[in-house]
Amino acid sequence: MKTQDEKVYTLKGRGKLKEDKLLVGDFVDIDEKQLVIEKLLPRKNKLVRPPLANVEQALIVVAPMPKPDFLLIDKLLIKFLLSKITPVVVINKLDLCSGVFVDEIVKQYKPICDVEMISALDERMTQTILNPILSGKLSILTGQSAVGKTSILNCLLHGNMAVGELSKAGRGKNTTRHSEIFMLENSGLIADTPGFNALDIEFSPEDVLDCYLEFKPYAKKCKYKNCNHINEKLEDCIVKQKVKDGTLSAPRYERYLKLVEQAKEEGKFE
Ligand SMILES: Nc1nc2c(ncn2[C@@H]2O[C@H](COP(=O)(O)OP(=O)(O)O)[C@@H](O)[C@H]2O)c(=O)[nH]1
Ligand SMILES: [Mg+2]
Ligand SMILES: [Zn+2]
Repeated sequence: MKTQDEKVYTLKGRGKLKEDKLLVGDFVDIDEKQLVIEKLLPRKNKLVRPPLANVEQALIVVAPMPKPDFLLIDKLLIKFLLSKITPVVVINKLDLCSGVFVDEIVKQYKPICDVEMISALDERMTQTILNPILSGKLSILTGQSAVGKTSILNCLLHGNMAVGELSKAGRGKNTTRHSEIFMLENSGLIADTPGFNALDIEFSPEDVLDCYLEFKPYAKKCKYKNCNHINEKLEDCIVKQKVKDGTLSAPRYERYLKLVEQAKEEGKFE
């Protein structure tokens, strides 16, 4: 482990605190003399796949090919926002992007989070744009298969130190999953994820509403304080009016309705 003043230690857990309970990203109190970990500090969040604690940022990579699965992107946004992980949408394969494609992604996601554009074919561009964003933070790269996550990672690691397999987590008897974490020159840490399954993501209808951040400035002006922006009359709901006049993205709103329905169908939250 590494301390804030950049000292590196190899430590054992004290007493009941076994090392296998610790995750990459954990903050701990240590006893420098005895070289033991005294205490695991509270986690801001914990991901299972990859096994990481205190992830600060998630780069959600999208590309024109393969076509974006927008419902998956919206579910990932919900998952990250609920976990207090800052999402960033990264449009990759800029060399293949039409203006229409870029505009569509920007229109849908810029009101919620930062949107960046790169081509992993252009290493310098990728480094110039992503390095400052990744600096000093623990981030994960996520998104559909074949959008270019590994290619982006390769650009970032070029000329950087690859720390490699920092964490191993045994799951059951037969399988060992490991996550690879890489350290960048700017002390950023980045992990490539094997991808989230939409089925792994659980949320309630309230979570969906909470995570549709772009609704918030308008929701305040809806007639009813607890407006869901679903069955309320158009004249009473400013969110619906803003979808109608094109200020808010209509496809995002359509998926809002779908996600709330899905959350209700889960049955756990009603
Ligand atoms: N044209 C183009 N192809 C890219 C770009 N980035 C990645 N690719 C290609 O997309 C395919 C999938 O990339 P990969 O990094 O394996 O995607 P991953 O599954 O998300 O890790 C590979 O054939 C890459 O060469 C890009 O910016 N432009
Ligand atoms: Mg890959
Ligand atoms: Zn409303």
